[in-house]
Amino acid sequence: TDAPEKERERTLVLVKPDGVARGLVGEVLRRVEAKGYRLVALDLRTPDREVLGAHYAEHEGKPFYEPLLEFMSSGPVAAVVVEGERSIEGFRSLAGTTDPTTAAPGTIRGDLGRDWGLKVQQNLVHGSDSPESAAREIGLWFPGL
Ligand code: RTP
Ligand code: MG
Repeated sequence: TDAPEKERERTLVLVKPDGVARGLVGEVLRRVEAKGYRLVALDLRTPDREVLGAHYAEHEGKPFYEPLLEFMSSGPVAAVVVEGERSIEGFRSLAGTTDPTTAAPGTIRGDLGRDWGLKVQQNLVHGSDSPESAAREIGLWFPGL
């Protein structure tokens, strides 16, 4: 497109298996689109451990790492490439903080998530946390994009 460079910042958004199972893909995408971001790619798939191991490499060795990979491979995930000015920070702000019990109301995790007493936070969504992470994650989930 002919959008200015800064409006083309891209981030990888995942609606995690809990979000897909609860039928919240539409609600997450509605919030992303209502914010004014554009959807560039969209795919529903159950990720394998290879993709997840690379995606979560920074967490290897942490106590929640194995439960996290098990959770993330437990069912389909909606993988979405989202584009817009400051979309990386912007989606993290829409998502809210990691712990869904204390995430601020108005956010995806704050409005829709809660603790389920499981070994890992099932917090509905993922969003890339930096331009470097976004480039790496988009390449991993959508090679060739
Ligand atoms: P994300 O990367 O998924 O956007 O989430 P985040 O930055 O808010 O959280 P991060 O610290 O990067 O952790 C990645 C994901 O691991 C799960 N987690 N569970 N103690 C726990 O139960 C725990 N800690 C982390 C969450 O699913 C978190 O989103
Ligand atoms: Mg993170």
